[in-house]
Amino acid sequence: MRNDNPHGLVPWGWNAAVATRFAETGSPDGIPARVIMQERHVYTIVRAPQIESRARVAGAFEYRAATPSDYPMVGDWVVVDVEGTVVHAVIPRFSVLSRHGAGDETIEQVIAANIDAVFMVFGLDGGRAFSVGLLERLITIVRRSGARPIVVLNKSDSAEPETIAQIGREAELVAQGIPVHVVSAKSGHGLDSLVAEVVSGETVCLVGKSGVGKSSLLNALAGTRLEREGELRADMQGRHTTTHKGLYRLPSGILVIDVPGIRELQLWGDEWDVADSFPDIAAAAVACRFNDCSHTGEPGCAVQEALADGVISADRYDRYLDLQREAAFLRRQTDRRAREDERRKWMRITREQRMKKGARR
Ligand SMILES: Nc1nc2c(ncn2[C@@H]2O[C@H](COP(=O)(O)OP(=O)(O)OP(=O)(O)O)[C@@H](O)[C@H]2O)c(=O)[nH]1
Ligand SMILES: [Mg+2]
Ligand SMILES: [Zn+2]
Repeated sequence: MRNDNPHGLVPWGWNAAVATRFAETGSPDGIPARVIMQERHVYTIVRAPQIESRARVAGAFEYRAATPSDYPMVGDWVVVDVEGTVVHAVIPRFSVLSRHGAGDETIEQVIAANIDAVFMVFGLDGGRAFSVGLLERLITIVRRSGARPIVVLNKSDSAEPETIAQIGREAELVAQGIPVHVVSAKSGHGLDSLVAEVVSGETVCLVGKSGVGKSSLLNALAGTRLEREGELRADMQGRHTTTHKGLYRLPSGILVIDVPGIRELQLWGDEWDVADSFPDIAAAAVACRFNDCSHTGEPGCAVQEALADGVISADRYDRYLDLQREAAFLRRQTDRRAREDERRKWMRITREQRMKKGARR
């Protein structure tokens, strides 16, 4: 296997752990690269020593890929040919931020790969810029991903102090110990302490609704306007709405993935991820009489008790149950899909064996 100076990739997050997985992937004549942008089936990759090129997946890759999540994603480490035009393999991911894909089918949609932290960005400028429901969902998918969740309340310059205090309290209540940062991409307020959440070489992903200021934060953190070909589109107000995911390098050595705004967020995770995201409810549940208490009316339910005492709010409890139901449904669907995939695999193997036998006769 070729290993053409992957040290040129250190500024893009290359480290000993990636090197080990790259070596284990064992693709002959392949060199490592990182996916920094994706447009349909074309991937912009950066390979040692820091050369960008456009690549597509190899035919054999296409043949092996079973689900959309098998394909390269922004943040992925991949094995490419020396020219950097063909992707042969995706190096096993260290972390994956996923959501449920749009539509009824149970499909994992990967938002970004190999991220260390996620900035969950909201606006402080009133209206629907902040939503506890979305924050709870985001926390659940980030918990699932393995990356560190961080709440970012942006646009502090355009909000009254009372509004900031009130939204800050609501966010803290849901965050349950996850760091919450009040910042302004415009004035620079709070950016230093936000940036201290990550270190050089780490990758952070920005997620949130459209217009909350994710790209503005990226530019403010970079201290300059970062633009990438084909990435920006001015809408009617002359605003630039992000249309493609992109991975950017800050002068400080921190890597940032900017993502187009999300409209709604369907869950990707199981009941345990949801429970982890509601430590207040999980803590109360420890005292429930039954181990498998659903907290919906069983005798001796400590969650119901906490609800009656006002320790847990009725709204939060309702949203918790909603997410638990969604997670349970998702798991049933995923299990069924796995069983069907298994059945199809055995049918194929049996058919192949029959064909071989037939050929021998
Ligand atoms: N007053 C104020 N405006 C801000 C701040 N951050 C961003 N904005 C404005 O909010 C609008 C949206 O900012 P963007 O950075 O494009 O938002 P985004 O989250 O990247 O949006 P999408 O790419 O559509 O997901 C722009 O008009 C910005 O100038 C801030 O801290 N204060
Ligand atoms: Mg944007
Ligand atoms: Zn209970």
